Amino acid sequence: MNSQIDELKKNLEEQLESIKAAAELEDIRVAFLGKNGSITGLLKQMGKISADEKKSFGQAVNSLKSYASERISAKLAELQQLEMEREINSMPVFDVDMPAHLRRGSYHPITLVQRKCENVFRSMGFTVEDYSEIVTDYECFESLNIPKFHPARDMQDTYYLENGQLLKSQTSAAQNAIYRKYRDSLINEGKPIRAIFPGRCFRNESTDACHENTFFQMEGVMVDKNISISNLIFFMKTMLSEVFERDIKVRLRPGFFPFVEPGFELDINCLICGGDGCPSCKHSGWLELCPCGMIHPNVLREGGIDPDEYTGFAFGLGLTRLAMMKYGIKDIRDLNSADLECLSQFTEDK
Ligand code: FA5
Repeated sequence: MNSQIDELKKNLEEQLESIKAAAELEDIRVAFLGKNGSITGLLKQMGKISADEKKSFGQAVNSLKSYASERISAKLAELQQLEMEREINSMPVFDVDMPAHLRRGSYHPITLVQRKCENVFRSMGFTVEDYSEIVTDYECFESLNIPKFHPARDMQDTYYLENGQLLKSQTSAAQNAIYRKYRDSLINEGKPIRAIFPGRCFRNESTDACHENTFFQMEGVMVDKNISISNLIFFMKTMLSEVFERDIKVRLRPGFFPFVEPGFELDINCLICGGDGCPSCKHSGWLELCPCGMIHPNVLREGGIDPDEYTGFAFGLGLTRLAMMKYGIKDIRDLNSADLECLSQFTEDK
């Protein structure tokens, strides 16, 4: 009996030694431990063994059974480990310390001019305000002396939400909130209101080289006693000379906006064509950049400020057009194009 057991052990070891893949182990398990396997076959011999030997025979076969299943499990673990190592070794090698060939990110040209303008106005005591892109009809029009059905609304069709709110067509939509936010310190502490509020604007209009349906403006207001057009012109000139860092030709002409009186259009000599006329300036040589004017008494009153005591100016700078002029971008649509080849060349630290 012992020789049979030793023989089976030797046979098992030889078979385990010869296999290369875990999948082949199942055949060995069936051959030794299956219903018709050789170890199971030994147990079937119990009937032929004398009563004295039965006990020790049974014990010997059971320990062979345990031995075989432990050896098969150990071989399975060994083969699985080898297979995993083979798989890992066949993978491409990554050097995690190797510098990636990634291009550095860059600021969008509009962000660059916006920051430049913010710094200029901050240095002159203006606060920089943030305002929602979704506003009410009151904020965008009625508080600005543009009642319902006023023809000035035709110039600024925008996108309306089902609840009656709208995507703001002009940063002027924040004016009323700014007056209300600062009027107490103006009236009680004598602190002039000086604020700029850059933001994205939306208009439902067709696009061309100098018009987009989504663009940026930067509104600015100053309110105090005795503010005049001279103050307005000073701030506009300072802002433009700081942003362009060179002399540029501007012209001021009358312009109508219901929320200013008098109102002006401040145009800049087109820097793309030098004033000869091109698609970027609609072939006029000039580009409308920054309408402005003295805040209408109705608008001040609506903001809780007495127009008999205080006056102020407001302007609405076309930030997107400013970026076009500053960086010589011929078509405004490039700025919304997400074309990194085009947009990343304006990074200041390049
Ligand atoms: C306004 O939006 C007034 N809220 C500006 C204002 C503020 C006037 C305060 C007086 C006092 P206007 O519609 O002209 O005005 O737009 C102002 C500037 O935004 C334009 O000069 C232009 O530079 C820019 N702009 C207007 N529409 C577009 C457009 N579709 N695409 C790109 N820029 C635009």
